[in-house]
Amino acid sequence: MKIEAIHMREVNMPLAYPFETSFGVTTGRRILLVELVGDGISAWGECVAGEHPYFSDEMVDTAWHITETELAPRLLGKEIESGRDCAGLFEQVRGHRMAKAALENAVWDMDAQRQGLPLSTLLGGTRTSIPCGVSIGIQPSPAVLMEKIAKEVAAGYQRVKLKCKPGWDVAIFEEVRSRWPDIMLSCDANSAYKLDDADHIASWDRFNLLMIEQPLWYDDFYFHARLQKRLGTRICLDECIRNRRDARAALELDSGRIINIKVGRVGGFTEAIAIHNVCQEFGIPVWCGGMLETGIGRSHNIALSSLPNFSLPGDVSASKRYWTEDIIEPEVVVSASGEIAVPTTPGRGYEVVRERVEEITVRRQTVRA
Ligand code: OSB
Ligand code: MG
Repeated sequence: MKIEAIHMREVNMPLAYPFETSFGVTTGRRILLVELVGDGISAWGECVAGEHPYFSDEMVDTAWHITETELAPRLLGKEIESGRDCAGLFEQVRGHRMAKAALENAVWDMDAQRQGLPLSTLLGGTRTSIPCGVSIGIQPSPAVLMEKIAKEVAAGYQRVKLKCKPGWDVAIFEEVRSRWPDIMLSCDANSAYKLDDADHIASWDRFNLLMIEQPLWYDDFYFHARLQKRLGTRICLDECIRNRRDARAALELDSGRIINIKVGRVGGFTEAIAIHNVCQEFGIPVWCGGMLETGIGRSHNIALSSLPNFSLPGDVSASKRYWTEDIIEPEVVVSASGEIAVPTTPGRGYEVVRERVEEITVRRQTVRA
């Protein structure tokens, strides 16, 4: 494959519902999309960096800058065999994994189209459908949260994850468990707690949570290991796992017993697959996280989730939970049993709706060889 042009664009999309985490509220997304053109094929990637550097140190504007000035020039005009070549081409650039992932994932997308294979097959996927969960943000009141949960459970989602923080935890878990004693339930603190909260967090064991996601610092796995020793409930690591070495170190330390793989957070499909494999070797299940993606990133998450060790329901859910109108066709739908069918057509399996993308584009730039 030879990439002749990289079209960068920023799209602005209002969220159908505001999303609140311990680090802030998001009402609309600014998203960097990349379109790679080469060998008569058009392939897409989505950068999951947020509007602010609150989840990680990346954000839309840094990703835009690095893509334009550092990454795109390293990719253009080169003879590329596969998405696996990207890590080597980008090696000199430290960090900026979300920016790297957008390009690398688009290269995999291009390769899948070129070979006439579903992206899931190219990645090594074996599942024909993936189990889905939902991530529910912090709500204006407990009553509003209960309504949201009722709606998602009725829609068939297999696991409910609640965003939590000090003051939005025990009382919420009590109420949810009294109403739904048996649903698969987890929580995600996005680093809202300290090791001094260990006794408080240990008291959550009575709620029979599937996992507690990233309770402590975003860049830590040592103190997570100390916390894990105090808990019956499994810790799930998200923010702190950047690559396969982190995964191995965290599992050797017993910092957590489940890993959330976000392809953007780890720099692309190659590293995501490597982390999946390390976890498999340790007998640790993984699931695919979400970053409020459009249908482009979502379709890539579906393909990744088809790998065998993605055995827990992920945060990959229906387009309509995020957008009144998605930018792919068909939009992503979830069955009454809480599953998404993995596409069997070549490439990502969903068409980009160009007219819609044009309408919401607020900035564009083309980089050529
Ligand atoms: O920690 O998993 C997270 C959204 C934005 C940033 C971080 C996270 C999330 C989610 C939402 O939990 C997952 C989704 O539904 O896309
Ligand atoms: Mg998380």
